Amino acid sequence: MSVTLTNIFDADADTADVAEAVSDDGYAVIHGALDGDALGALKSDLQPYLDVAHLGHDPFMGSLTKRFGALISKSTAVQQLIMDPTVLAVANHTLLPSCARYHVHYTGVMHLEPGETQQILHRDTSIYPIANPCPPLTLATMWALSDFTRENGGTRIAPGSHRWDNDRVPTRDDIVATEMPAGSVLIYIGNVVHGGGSNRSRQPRTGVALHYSLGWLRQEENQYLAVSHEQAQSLPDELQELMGYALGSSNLGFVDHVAPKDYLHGVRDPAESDLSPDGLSDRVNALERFHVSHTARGRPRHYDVATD
Ligand SMILES: O=C(O)CCC(=O)C(=O)O
Ligand SMILES: [Fe+2]
Repeated sequence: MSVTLTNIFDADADTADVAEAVSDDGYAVIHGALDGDALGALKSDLQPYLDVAHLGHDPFMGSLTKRFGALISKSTAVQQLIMDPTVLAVANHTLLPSCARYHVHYTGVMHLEPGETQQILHRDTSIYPIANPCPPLTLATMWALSDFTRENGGTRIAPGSHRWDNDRVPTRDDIVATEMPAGSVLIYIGNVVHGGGSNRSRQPRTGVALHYSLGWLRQEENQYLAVSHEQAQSLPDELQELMGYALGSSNLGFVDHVAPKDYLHGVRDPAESDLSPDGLSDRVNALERFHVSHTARGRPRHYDVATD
C-alpha cells in the first residue's frame, strides 16, 4: 500500500498541531498560507530574476530546473516570509531542542520547466557527516508559487523517513507526491528523504525554498556574503538574528571578540559587547547533548528510486 499525503492544514490551524505533525511524520502542508497579496508580491519580486536564471547543469540540480538564491537581498516579500510566525513556531518545536538558536540555512527558487526529470531522492542533511537517525538538523519550507501536482513535479517525500536508519532505502510505496495549490507551503524536516518530481505537465512548477538549520551548524548558503553589510544593517532585528547576526551559543559567531550584531552596527570595543548573555547561556546549558560516535564510511546519500 502506497502512502498518502496527510497532515494538510488550513492557514488558521493551531500551530502546535502543525508542529506536532511535522515532528511525528516529518512534514505538514498548509493551504492558503499566502494570501493573494503576498503571493503576488513574491511573484513580482522574483520574476525578473527567474527570467534571467540559468538552468541547472548536473543530475542533482536538474537540466530543466532554474534555481537562484540569495533571496533576502532580492525580495522584501521573502524577507517577510522568513519570519512567518507559523513556520517559526514549527522551527522552535523541531530545532530548539538541539540548539539555543537556529538560523537561515538556504533561500532559493526551484522552478521546474516542463520535461524536467525526477531529482534523485536525498536528505538535505546529508551535507553533514551525521548518520540518520539523528535529531532534526534542518527544517525546510517549500512555498508554492504555482500549483504543485503529482504530474508537474510536486516535491516527493517519504513520510516518517526522518526516523529511518541511513541504510534503509525507500521503495516506491514509501513515497508520496506533494499536491497543493499555489499559496500553500510544505514544511518538512531536512532529515526526511525527498526530491523534486518529474514535470510531465505543460506548465512550470515554481517554489520558494526557505530552510533553517541548527545554529551551531554551518549554513548551506552564506548569508553574510549573500547580503551586503549595508543592506543587512537596514533589515529588521529579527531577520538579522535569523540570518546569523546573533550568537549561536556563548561566543559562537563573534567577530574580533565582538558579538556579530553589535559588529554589524559598528561596535569595535569588546567591552561594549556581551558574548555570553544570560538567557543564551542558560538555554545552551539546558540543551541535551549529542552523543557522537564514529560510523562506517560510504553510507548512501542518494536513493535511485523511480517515484512515477
Ligand atoms: O524541487 C523540489 O521539489 C525539491 C528540491 C530539493 O529537494 C533540493 O534541491 O534539495
Ligand atoms: Fe532537497
